[in-house]
Amino acid sequence: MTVVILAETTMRTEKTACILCSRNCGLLVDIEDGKFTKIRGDEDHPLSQGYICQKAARLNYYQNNEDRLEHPLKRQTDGSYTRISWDDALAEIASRLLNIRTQYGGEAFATAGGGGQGNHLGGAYLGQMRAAMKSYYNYNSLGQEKTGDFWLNGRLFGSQACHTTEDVEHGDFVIFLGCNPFQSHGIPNARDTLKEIKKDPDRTMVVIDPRRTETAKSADIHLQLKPGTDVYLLSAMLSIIVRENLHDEAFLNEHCTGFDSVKEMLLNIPVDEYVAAADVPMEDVLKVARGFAQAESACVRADLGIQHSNHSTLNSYFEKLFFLITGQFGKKGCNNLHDSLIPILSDTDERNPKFKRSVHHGMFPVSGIFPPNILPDEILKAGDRRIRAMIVDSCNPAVTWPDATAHKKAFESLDLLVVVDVAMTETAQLADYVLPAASQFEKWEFTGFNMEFPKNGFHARHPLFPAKGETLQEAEIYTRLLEAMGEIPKRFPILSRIAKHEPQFSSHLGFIAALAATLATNKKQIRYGASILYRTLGPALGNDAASMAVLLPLTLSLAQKYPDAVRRAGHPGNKLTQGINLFKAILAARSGLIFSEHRFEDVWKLVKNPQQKITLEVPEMLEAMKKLKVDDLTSEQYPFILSAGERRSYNANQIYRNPQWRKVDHAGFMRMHPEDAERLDLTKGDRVKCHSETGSIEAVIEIDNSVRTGYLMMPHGYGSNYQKGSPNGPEINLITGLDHCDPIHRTPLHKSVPVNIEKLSA
Ligand SMILES: Nc1nc2c(c(=O)[nH]1)N[C@H]1C(S)=C(S)[C@@H](COP(=O)(O)OP(=O)(O)OC[C@H]3O[C@@H](n4cnc5c(=O)[nH]c(N)nc54)[C@H](O)[C@@H]3O)O[C@H]1N2
Ligand SMILES: Nc1nc2c(c(=O)[nH]1)N[C@H]1C(S)=C(S)[C@@H](COP(=O)(O)OP(=O)(O)OC[C@H]3O[C@@H](n4cnc5c(=O)[nH]c(N)nc54)[C@H](O)[C@@H]3O)O[C@H]1N2
Ligand code: SF4
Ligand SMILES: [Mo]
Repeated sequence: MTVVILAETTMRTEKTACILCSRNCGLLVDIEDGKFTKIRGDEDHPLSQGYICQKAARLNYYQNNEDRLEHPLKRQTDGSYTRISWDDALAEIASRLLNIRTQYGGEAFATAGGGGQGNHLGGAYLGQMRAAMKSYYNYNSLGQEKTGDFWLNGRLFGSQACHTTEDVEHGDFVIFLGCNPFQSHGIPNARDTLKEIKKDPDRTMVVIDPRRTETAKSADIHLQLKPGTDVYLLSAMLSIIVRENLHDEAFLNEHCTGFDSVKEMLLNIPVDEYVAAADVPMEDVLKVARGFAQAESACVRADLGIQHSNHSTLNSYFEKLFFLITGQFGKKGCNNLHDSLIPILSDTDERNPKFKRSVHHGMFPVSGIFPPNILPDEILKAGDRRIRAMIVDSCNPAVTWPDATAHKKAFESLDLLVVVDVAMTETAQLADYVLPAASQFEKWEFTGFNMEFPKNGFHARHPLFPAKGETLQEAEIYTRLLEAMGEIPKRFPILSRIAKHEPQFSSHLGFIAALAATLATNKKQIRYGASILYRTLGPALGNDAASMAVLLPLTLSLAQKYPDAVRRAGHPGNKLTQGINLFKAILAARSGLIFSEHRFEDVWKLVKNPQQKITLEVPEMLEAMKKLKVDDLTSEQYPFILSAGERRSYNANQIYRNPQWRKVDHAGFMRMHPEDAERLDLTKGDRVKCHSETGSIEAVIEIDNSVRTGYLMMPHGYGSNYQKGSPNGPEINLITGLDHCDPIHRTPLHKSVPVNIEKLSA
């Protein structure tokens, strides 16, 4: 007893990582009394090297807050929740799931989520629930932002699992297109990297953004275009490049196919008209087009500003043509593909009939992911073949997905909704069962968003605190659920014995052979590989690392694909042992490690098309281009364009629930240009009602000349009802619509929401 108290009250310093954005910067934290008492950057972290931003310092608000769940809960008929034991909860859920499977089959079940910014381990276990239910419905937040990008990568590179990255740290000419890395990060050590580019007179930074952002302030050229007009600006610049013969013939001949039809399309672009549509100076447009094409090395970093705005897929197509037709690809300082250890993306090309479509919309998955924009309809409108049961994990769709009202209504109509979360979220407040997960600092976890090239890294975080209350990690929750469903036995005595008693020197080789033999005779169990590894090899790993056993097949496969790159990164071994060595190194490295170090020419091995050629001709895009006209989303009824979801200093998706974490901007204000404010007779702090076709929300005005006239901006990441109180800040998705989305892959157009503004009396 004394030891426990001592351990709890004695200060210790540990290594971990921030979980608030895809970067997962390494942290050095002081811990005392179950709390973080000091948080700073970890200099030993091979990727972030000590870098952090202001948001990380507040992580105690995630770890300790009044919304943290500590016990499994069951909803009563009056809507209140009472405690239930794990055994009873899982037995009841298992039996209800089995009934639904028997009566209605796999399409009646869907999962949502499976990982946020820093927890992708749980998703491996959640995925098994779809296998058990024979369901193909994987809904995920990536399906409301990045699937357009993935779809295009499939067309260009031959697989939707190919993914492009950008070497902004070394590029001579860097374009930030529809992204604000100063606030949103997303690139290595964002603020330092921006400073480096700014202070080097030989390097050029271009920002393409309708707002004069914190990033734009450091730029050499800021193209402050009209929102939603990237498609015109980008295609005009590409047209200039081919008209002036600045494209890279040699690169195109050697590495690409289909350039002729792309060139023809580009030559037909009405450059003057399109540049005028974007409302930016021609002189700057010429500088950017020529500068990018002629630079020694150049790259484009793009994000939601083009993916969440009008013509989203065409925007991404032109973004990629930019670095492809100029040959700024596959070299230092350019755009590249990268390898990945955690297979977050798969290839589900919709032209292959083997990938099932959704019932109501006939919608296909991209990279294995269905878009949130169709989910309410697939629950409410698909008749007898509707979705009836869901598990939502590490995701808060009742707040974060488009048309929150439609999502809530759909969730309420389900026969069974199970939410697995660390906190009593708005989605959990609609669930039949709420299952409490141990926090990301109470279990082993990692991010799978490792997207670097030529060197790529990975950080396995060790648990820092004991799990609160009755919380369990996802590995345990889903393994128990599969056991309760009778899908896997509770024990695998032979495998467990081999794992436990295998001599150190044989390094899991005996276990791997035994596992392969077991699965060969029982192929049905392959789909439950994660839970089987967890129950068998897991306990033998010690250090509470059982859930990490699932990484072993992934390190083995990585080493088999790229033995030289893995060896260069410091992980030697033969065909059998190299992956095992990497696995062991990952478990031991407290600050993370580099797992692969490629040569730039290796980029071609990552292209999945035959002969490693890039297919520039994408018929759907050329068709869309033919139909393109200069459009205007505003109307008399909705005269403003709202960017519904800006990244700021004090938002971090929906991860922090206690609003006190914010030092400034408690209201989540709406940016409005002074001229618009004057016209509407508004001043700073006035309250307005913002109406869209879908709904209305209130907002507090901030007069701000960094935005264009006619353009309004509101943050994402607000609107939580902490402690079931009233929502703090705007619930932005009350005004975003399901049909306001890209026609191909249905990602929402959050940056281009037509709205009007009504002044509220003081
Ligand atoms: N502080 C903070 N950081 C975050 C997050 C967070 O919640 N808070 N969330 C993380 C996540 S999940 C993501 S996906 C990333 C997103 O990161 P970003 O995409 O960089 O962030 P946003 O602020 O949503 O949008 C970027 C820019 O797009 C611009 N924009 C709007 N409309 C247009 C347009 O029509 N054309 C162009 N060219 N630009 C336009 C906006 O003015 C804005 O500056 O951020 C991550 N980082
Ligand atoms: N209008 C508008 N809407 C947007 C955006 C926008 O720009 N505009 N941005 C969109 C984007 S890009 C994204 S990525 C999404 C993000 O939205 P979501 O995908 O919903 O993700 P988060 O807001 O990060 O919520 C993560 C959830 O995971 C829970 N959690 C944290 N740790 C754990 C854990 O260890 N285990 C479990 N089981 N749960 C855990 C948290 O409590 C939280 O409920 O929002 C989207 N919504
Ligand atoms: S929010 Fe992102 S950039 Fe900031 S410390 Fe955390 S991981 Fe790093
Ligand atoms: Mo995101």
